[in-house]
Amino acid sequence: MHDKEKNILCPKDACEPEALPLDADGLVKDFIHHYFHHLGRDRFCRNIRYHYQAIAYTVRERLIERWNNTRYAYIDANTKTGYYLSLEFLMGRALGNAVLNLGLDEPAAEAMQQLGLQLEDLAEQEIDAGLGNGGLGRLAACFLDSCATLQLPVMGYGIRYEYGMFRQRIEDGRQVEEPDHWLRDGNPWEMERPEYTQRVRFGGRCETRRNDDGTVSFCWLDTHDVLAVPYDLPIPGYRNGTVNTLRLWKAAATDVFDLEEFNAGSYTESVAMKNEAENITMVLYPNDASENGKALRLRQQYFLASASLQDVLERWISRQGKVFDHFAERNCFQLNDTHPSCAVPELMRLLMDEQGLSWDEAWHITTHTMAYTNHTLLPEALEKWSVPLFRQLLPRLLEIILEINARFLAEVASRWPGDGERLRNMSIIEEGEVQQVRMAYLAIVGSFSVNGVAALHSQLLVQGLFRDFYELWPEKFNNKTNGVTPRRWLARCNPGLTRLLASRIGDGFVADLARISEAVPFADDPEFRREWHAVKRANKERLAALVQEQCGVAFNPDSLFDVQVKRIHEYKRQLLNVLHVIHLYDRIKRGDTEGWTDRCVLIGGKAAPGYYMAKLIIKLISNVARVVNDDPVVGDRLKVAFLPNYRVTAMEVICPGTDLSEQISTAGKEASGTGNMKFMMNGAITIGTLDGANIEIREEVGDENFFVFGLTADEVERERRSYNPAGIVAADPELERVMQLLTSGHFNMFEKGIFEPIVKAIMSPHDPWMVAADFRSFVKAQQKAAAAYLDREAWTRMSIVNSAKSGKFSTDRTISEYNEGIWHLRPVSPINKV
Ligand code: NBG
Repeated sequence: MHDKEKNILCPKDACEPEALPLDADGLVKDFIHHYFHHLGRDRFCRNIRYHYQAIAYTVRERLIERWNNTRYAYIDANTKTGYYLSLEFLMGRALGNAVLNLGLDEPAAEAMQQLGLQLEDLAEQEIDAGLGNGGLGRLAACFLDSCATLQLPVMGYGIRYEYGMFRQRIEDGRQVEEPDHWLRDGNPWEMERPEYTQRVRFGGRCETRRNDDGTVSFCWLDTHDVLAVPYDLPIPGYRNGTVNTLRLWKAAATDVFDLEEFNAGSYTESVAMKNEAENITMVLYPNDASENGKALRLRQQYFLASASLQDVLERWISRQGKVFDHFAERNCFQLNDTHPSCAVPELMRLLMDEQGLSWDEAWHITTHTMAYTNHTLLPEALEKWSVPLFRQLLPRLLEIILEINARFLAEVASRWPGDGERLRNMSIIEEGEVQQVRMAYLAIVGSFSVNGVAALHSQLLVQGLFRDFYELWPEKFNNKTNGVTPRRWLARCNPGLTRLLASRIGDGFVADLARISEAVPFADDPEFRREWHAVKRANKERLAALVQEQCGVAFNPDSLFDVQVKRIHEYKRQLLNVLHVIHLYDRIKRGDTEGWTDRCVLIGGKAAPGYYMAKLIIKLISNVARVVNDDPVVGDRLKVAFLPNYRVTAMEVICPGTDLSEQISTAGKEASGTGNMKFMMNGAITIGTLDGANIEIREEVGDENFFVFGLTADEVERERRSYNPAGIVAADPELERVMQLLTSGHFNMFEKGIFEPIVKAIMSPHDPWMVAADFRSFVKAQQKAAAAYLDREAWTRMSIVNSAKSGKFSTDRTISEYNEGIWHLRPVSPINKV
């Protein structure tokens, strides 16, 4: 047996510690131990941060017990393992989640009370682990929660960025980015595991050598190496004793090695090299759904792929020896978008160059273990890396990619002889002034499964972007509609609603969200509706307090809370939302307020630092908010706020307090959306286009519980050809007034002309997002929503039905489908069920 395994297993047989107590007294005792002895604080210390750390360590050691038991159980079961490779894991806070999943909510709250503390105050001390941009990274986090809850042996692999998603401040209405040094005070949830360090190579050159026996071997020489040091995070399942692992890699210099390279005179240069190595994991790229082709980003991607694959192979070899016959049956890698798709050529390289397998053997293993998830329909977001950059940074990988491509094109040519255009279109290498590696094509060719993330998205992929590949390999393509974890996004963030639901249908729905449908009949129960409304009202007060504190705007909880929070992007159409707000303002100013519904509009989200239009849209929202909120004529009829620094923790307060969820992307552009699901689960009603998972949400709740509007994806493409926004504006006097307010500088009296680019974009016949096209139908749907809100009983009924029909949108369902359709893993229960 491999030494590392022996080290893990020996103490188990020899000196397993006693299980830690789970009652309040036991927690108090361990809290005191950590506070005084581990952290070295005393009763004179008033800083609540150390109280947070003490409870974090107390909870963490209870996780560690289950973590070890889970690992033993996986080793004993000796079954297939899944790996989720992702450049992003948007975890948010860990304490509340761990307490919930361990079932410690009551004893932990009681323990803190005994100490004169409030558990929730301590939880507020934790900084979000913001290692992601938006939906893609948060999906990865929800997936890990569901894998652990379903007791599937799945390990997450990612990067331990020193700086996560930037913090957003709003200054004079504009976004200002600040670095997020989230690790500054340490992270009690991570465990460094230097014993599993890997070495990752960059640069250098390739050589082919003919061996004495006639075979050829490939050498990658003179490389600049970087160490990958793993930090493990525990991922607890929901009250089932399972704790899975998220392994995050940090880059470290191989200083001994590099110091040897330099003579004593170059000491400073060699220390500077250390910096270059460690830069790899310094910062998360803050671009959502678009790429900027920076070499450092490609380094990050390869670093993750290589370190993770080496880690898996090392574990395999330690348990099974250097025999790979059954490797493909026992391992599966899910690639979260193309970001980790260097894994395809890297697995080839490791199997061939390091383990001596033939091309065909290595290719068989690779194409039977890799599966790729696509997350976008925007062509500009499909990653490409220039061939010269690849050659410089990863010369051996480029050789392998070119060979994969040559063999692949031969297959295409034999299927469609003489079809040169098809070859050009499908080639992994895009021709042009500078050749590019098309990472999505590399991922498709190297994978046995390719999936989209909502029904419409998966359908559009095979009809559009990936059509040629679908013709070649229809069996590879499938759909896995996204979800969200009901632990964080219902039980944790909305305890009031969870208690109310549990009082009628029991609490089984937290682990099995399909059962939330048992609440549907209660929509007709007036007493239940009364209680539901009271919970929503309390949640709205909590949200109003957040808005007051963060934006200085007073939201009246009796008003309709209309919310759009997500990344700022033109395709998500925050602009359409603003046009509607301006229209409401215009109506108030005109005195057209009969049957009015008071409304509070909340918008939040980060813009990529280099995305000019997105940043200008934030400025517009801020300016419109100022004018509207300061106008005494408007009063409580309309309030507008831009919430700064939107993140996981903010959403935990926002979605329970929302009435109306804005999901208004141009149809055919939002792959799925997952915010839409969080809102629905918490009883918000969606106003949305027929895009992404909105379509499936509407299918579940029925048309009468959803405010649909706008062109369909098909219509968008058809209308695009003759799109004439000037004509649309001219034919719609209300839209004309809105555009007039915008162009006249009403919202930028002292900042002349700053919104001209926005007006131009809306008025352009080439506006890809077709904002003007959907304005009228959006306003109509908004009027319907406003009228519906006035009938409180009917609205509450809709709210209950939305939540009660959200069962499909649990990631437990999504992950079960990944497992049944792609991974084929067997659930394993740890020995000591806790
Ligand atoms: C995003 C899509 C969302 C989708 C999430 C999760 C990227 C590249 N894609 O619509 O825009 O919900 O992925 O699948 O961030």
